[in-house]
Amino acid sequence: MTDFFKGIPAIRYEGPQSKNDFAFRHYDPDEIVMGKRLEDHLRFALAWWHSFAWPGGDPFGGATFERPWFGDTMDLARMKADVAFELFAILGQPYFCFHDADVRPAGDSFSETTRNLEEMVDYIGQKMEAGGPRLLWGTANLFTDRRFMAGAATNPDPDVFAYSAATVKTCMDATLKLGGENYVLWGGREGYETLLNTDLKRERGNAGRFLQMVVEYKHKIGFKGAILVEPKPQEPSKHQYDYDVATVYGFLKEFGLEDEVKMNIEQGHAILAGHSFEHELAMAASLGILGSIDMNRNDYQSGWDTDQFPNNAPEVALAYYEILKAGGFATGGTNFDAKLRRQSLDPADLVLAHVGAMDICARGLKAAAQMLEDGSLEEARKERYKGWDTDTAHAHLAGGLEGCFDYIVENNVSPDARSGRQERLENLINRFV
Ligand code: XUL
Ligand code: CO
Repeated sequence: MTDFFKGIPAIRYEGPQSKNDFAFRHYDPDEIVMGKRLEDHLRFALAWWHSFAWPGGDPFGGATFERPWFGDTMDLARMKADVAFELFAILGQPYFCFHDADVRPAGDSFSETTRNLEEMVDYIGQKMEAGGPRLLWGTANLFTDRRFMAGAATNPDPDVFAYSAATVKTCMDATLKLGGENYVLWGGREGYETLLNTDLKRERGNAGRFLQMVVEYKHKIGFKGAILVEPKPQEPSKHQYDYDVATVYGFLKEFGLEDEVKMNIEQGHAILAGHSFEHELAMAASLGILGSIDMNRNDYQSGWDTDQFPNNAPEVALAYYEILKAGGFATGGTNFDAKLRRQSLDPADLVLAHVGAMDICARGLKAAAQMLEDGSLEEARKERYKGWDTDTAHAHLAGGLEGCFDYIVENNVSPDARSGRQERLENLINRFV
């Protein structure tokens, strides 16, 4: 037991009228929404990297957080895990997520690094057995170390490809051992800085083969969870191959992986790609590849991917609307891929950031459920497309260009314009959020 969170109580639901900072106002894990507990809808996860490993640096300044567990030893890695599980106990969320590099120090060789990871996985496994949260997903950090600066699977050096594949093997083994429900691949450096030095076709081909190897290994070891790709258009690379959901789907089709891989969709990445979060979710749902979400928020003035904690109820409500409409999460969940502002130094800041985020998501999901149960939005949508339920409309699709030509000419059809009723629908949404 460390004293990092000394004096901070376990967070409980007290209802919207509570004036206690250290309480949930909207997130009551046991509340039944659409026939299911709120905890089982939202499936919250904490991200090890932002909360316990990130030192608070930005492009103009170094660390602002001075955590007692920062450093590259196994003792400090264990202290970091102790603190992580203390925060988990305070918040009571059901899941966490991690990269290999978040939980273990690097060794002097690949083998030593792997041994460190295995030891930490055992340590974390014991803590989970003692009543901690479960693992939503594991992943490999193939972007921080300088060896990955020109990519991991897409590196021009085949040895970096192999090193990356070997690393992913160890991370999939770790995820399996900890009972993880998904395995995530975010291609942090899978892209390019300049086309002038880039063989784009080869790099994409190698990335496709890499993902096939991940899927092959999943089946070999009997990992039952989902393999998830996390799209992002740029940053850190100038251009990243996994630009957005639609781009990744084309990539999966090209390499025969569309039935094997789903998406982990991040709010901030959707915005960077010039989309809304709900667009990316609706696109994934329509393609049958909606997996999990990374919940956070960007800075809309600067356009930077700031990974802030979510705090916009209408935005969050529209996201959960798409998720609920698609049937909710299966193996996925809501991972807070979000970090404190670098001035938020206090342990209490870390707790309260998550309390607010959990509350805003609960509010959003409950609003989304009410919107679905009310049904007016779906009715309006159905009404807009009702012409497509007729035999005439089916004949347009079957008849080709000539069939449509004959229909229009023979019946002297001149369709009129109809209102999209956007403002009416926006007003409708505002009744619920
Ligand atoms: C980076 C990002 C990652 C992935 C996991 O923008 O989102 O934290 O979620 O590697
Ligand atoms: Co993410």
